[in-house]
Amino acid sequence: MRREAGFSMVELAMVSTLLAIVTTIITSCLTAAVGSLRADDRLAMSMESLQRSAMHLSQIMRPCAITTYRVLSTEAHVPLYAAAAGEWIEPPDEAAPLPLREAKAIQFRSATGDLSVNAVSLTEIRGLRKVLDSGELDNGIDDDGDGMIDEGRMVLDYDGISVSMAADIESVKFTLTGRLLTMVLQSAARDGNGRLQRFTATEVLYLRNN
Ligand SMILES: [Ca+2]
Ligand SMILES: [Ca+2]
Repeated sequence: MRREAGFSMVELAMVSTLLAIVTTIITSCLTAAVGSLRADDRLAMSMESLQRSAMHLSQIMRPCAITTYRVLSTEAHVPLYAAAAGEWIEPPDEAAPLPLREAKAIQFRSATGDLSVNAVSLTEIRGLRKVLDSGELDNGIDDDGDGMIDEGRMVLDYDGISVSMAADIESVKFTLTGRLLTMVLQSAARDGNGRLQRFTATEVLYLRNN
């Protein structure tokens, strides 16, 4: 008996079923890969954004006059360095334990660039501080359940206004050693596998001696 050329309906059905299964597998793999790439892109963008924000803040702090530099006191500064928490104090010297030298908020005046006979003119007080996102408390716990701990935004205060300079900041540390001011910002974002990745940006400045 001569077999007819071509495929039977059963064979075609089997082939199309197999094709459908393979297509589904390839599509789901591609979707997962694209999703993962997008998340990795977002992570890379978050890291770049943090670097850019740190550079902007560094440019703002660069003309800071070191004699005007103040840090916000905490309970740990009382009573040796401050009468109470929340006071603007001179930064503890290098003999102080490191945690006491790491400030979360600073104030300073900058040179305006206008040179007078006796001294460089100074700006009004400028401040840098972290403002917690709504739903977060400063308690070392992720209160709003997004994975980030005590996150907020960096705010610049000047001339009676406040400007947001960086978002998703978990922590900020300003440390003055001699004339070297180091700022470390920490942020976080999710990678392609959904894991939260933490990363930092560090800026080091040499402050002017006036
Ligand atoms: Ca959080
Ligand atoms: Ca918290």
